[in-house]
Amino acid sequence: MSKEQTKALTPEKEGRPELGEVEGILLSQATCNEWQRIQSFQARPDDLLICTYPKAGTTWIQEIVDMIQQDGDLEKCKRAPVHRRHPFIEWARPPQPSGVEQAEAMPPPRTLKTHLPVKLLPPSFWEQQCKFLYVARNAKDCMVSYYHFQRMSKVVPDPGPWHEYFEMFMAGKVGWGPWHDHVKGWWKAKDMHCVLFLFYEDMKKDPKREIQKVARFLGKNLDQELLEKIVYHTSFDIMKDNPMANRSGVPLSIMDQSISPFMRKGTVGDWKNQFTVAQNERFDEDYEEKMAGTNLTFCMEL
Ligand code: PPS
Repeated sequence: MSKEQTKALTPEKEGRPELGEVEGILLSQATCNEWQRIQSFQARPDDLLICTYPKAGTTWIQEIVDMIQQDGDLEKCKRAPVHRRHPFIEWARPPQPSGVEQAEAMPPPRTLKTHLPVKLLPPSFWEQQCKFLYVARNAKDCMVSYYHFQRMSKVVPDPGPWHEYFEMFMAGKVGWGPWHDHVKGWWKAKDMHCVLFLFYEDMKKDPKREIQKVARFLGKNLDQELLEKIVYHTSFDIMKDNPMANRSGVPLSIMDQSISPFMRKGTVGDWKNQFTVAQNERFDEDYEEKMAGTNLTFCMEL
């Protein structure tokens, strides 16, 4: 079976869309249908690609990057909701313009977004030696955040009950595939490519330091006043109330935030409120096996 002829792997439930598969990675069926175009996407050397596993802090880093690029000009940052400012390259939802089409229509220098694992990234990003900004978040908090997101987002599969979702996540049978391979792949890529690898937990612990790191990576040096302004406006509480960041403009047919808000808790260690003791033990055992041989470590609580 060719890559673009992927079959739907999840049954349609309550009108929720199905997932397809590319090289063993589950992706939305619409993304699979567009796969050839996504793979042949032409990156430019001045592209910046924001890369994350879903729910790892994408929106947060997007707002930080935009505030740095706009020199802290809040009006400019309000030009569009954050998820519309940076084309999401593998996004497809016909008849709307796809992520590739949005990126192609954008004047350079472009800032783009992806959740793709290293092995599925369009090759031109490597060929053009682009800059990559990767944010990683610990697996347990990612899982919990993803579960609540799938409960409220109507354009992804229904997660089912928590205990079932827990098994699916551990098996990597969720959109964009296994968390473990994603973080390990990008961690390795940083040794060969221009990747700034950040951790959500470090951003929570010391946002000033991490934002300054991002600014330097983008070739800017922020003075104290501007740095503090960016820290303030990208804090969870401020972003939660910012209609350009909190997805409040997304129609109910796509996200029902009365089930769970997009800006839900924004903390480190919320998994402790969701995992049972037995699940935690099982998770740790499986994690140790899957993460053996890497020096990549995560902070699970602050
Ligand atoms: S998506 O749909 O993949 O783009 O989601 P993503 O933006 O990666 O992740 C959403 C989670 O990030 C939290 N978030 C933040 N945390 C701390 N500070 C700020 N400013 C911030 N903005 C978003 C958001 O609340 C989701 O995490 P949970 O744990 O569900 O609250």
